Amino acid sequence: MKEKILKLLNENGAVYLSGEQVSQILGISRTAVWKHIKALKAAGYEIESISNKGYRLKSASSDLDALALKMMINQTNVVKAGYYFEQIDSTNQEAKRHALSGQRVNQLFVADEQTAGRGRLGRTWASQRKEGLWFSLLLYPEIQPEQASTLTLVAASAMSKAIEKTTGLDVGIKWPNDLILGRKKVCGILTEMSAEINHLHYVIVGIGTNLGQMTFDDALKDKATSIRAEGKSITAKALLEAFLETFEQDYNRFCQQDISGVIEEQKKRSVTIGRRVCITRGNEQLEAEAIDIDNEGKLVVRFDDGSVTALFSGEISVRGINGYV
Ligand code: BT5
Repeated sequence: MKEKILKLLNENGAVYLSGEQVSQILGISRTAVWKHIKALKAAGYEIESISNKGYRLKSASSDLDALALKMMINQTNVVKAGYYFEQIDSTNQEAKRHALSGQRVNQLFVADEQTAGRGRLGRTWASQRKEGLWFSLLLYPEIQPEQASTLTLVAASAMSKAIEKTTGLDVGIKWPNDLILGRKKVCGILTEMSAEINHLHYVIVGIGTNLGQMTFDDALKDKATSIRAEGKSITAKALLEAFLETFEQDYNRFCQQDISGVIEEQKKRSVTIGRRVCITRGNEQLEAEAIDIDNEGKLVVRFDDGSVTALFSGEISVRGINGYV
């Protein structure tokens, strides 16, 4: 009921709603309305109450919590349910646990802290409490399994735009899944799927963005950064809101087989094109020059013998030769 009241106040913006109106619209007593409003105020929501006028939402709490998540989900069509955790092993793992049970609807999993945050290929992802925005999307797009890795590019494009919009920072993309500020990684994306040869069950897109860290462990300090370390500040809630807005547009286009905008964004922001890269394929290591990103989102590289090939994001790992980028 608290969420319904919040939604109602939110929808009415600057207009005051009387206790009587709220009670009639939601079919609860005026005392119940008053009690819920009191609880919402205690939770940090700034609700103005003026006698003879009623209630109005002044500003929402800046915390990302279950209530805030519900409000966000009400405002987007891309996900239908959201789950918030103070602490979890990994939001990708939690999404996986939900994937095969319950309804086939897109869902969102967010945590303040991950105790076993994961990167690609068994690597770990540092996800300290309230230092970043750690979340996963569980998606059921009607696509072929081989198209699923393109969702990494869709997410990278949407998060770049969201960071830029909310902080003004210039975000680069290190193909295919790292977002870069300066020359360091601020965000990583882990896309996983479950599929049969011709049939996709689900895709999970996990995104970790560093927000508040001013220092990193020795292993990370040369290659990781956060939005605060770059001189800006943004709450997890505001960034997630901005991300959902941009992702919804990009995801809808992706589902209609249109990834032209996403590819354009990747090219525009690429810190990989024009550089020498080291390609790791299993135990094999090869050097080449990255020359383009093609219309399917593949990285086009030219080997020293002049041969040109396009690499699929799923099959390689790219490291710049000079430094991290
Ligand atoms: C990634 O892997 O970049 C994917 C990271 C995905 C994290 C999200 S958070 C929500 C969801 N739940 C999860 O459990 N995961 C996803 P990869 O490209 O393999 O990069 C991993 C490497 O980045 C590590 O080996 C470290 O070198 C470095 N790293 C670890 N934590 C980092 C951090 N917080 N910031 C920057 N770099 C980090």
